[in-house]
Amino acid sequence: MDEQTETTKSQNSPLMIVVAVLILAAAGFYLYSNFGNKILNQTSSTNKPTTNITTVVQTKTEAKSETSPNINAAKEFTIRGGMFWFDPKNITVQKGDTVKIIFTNTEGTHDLVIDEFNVATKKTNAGESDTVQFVADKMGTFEYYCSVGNHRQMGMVGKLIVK
Ligand SMILES: [Cu+2]
Repeated sequence: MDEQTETTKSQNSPLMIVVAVLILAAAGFYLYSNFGNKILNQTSSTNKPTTNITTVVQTKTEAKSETSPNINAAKEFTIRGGMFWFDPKNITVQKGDTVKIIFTNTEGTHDLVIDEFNVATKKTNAGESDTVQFVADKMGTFEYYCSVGNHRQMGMVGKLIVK
């Protein structure tokens, strides 16, 4: 009995090894072929989204370049002058504003002066204009007036209000 069992064992062993190797080889081939398919699927499916992303990025850059408004543009006023008045009589700006005044003379000889901002147009004749520009860097109410003759006393004045 003992001898018989030992011989059966030793006879079976090489066969078992061959079977095991075949199973491993089959399993290995199966896994390998599956893995290969997965890689192929991944590479073929990544092509389309890449082009879409590029298009989105391009649209965003184009939109960005259009948004550049001039925030520091001067606040512009046209003030007309005559015997003995300014029109408008008041102008209002914010502190820090760059103020541009176009003084237009309709009759006689006049100018427009604001002492506190060292602003003065040249003395103009009827039909002429002169432009001054300054930064309203302090708050308050400041008088603009005509410095010709006694025009200021005659009422040729106005108010610049800086808030
Ligand atoms: Cu005047």
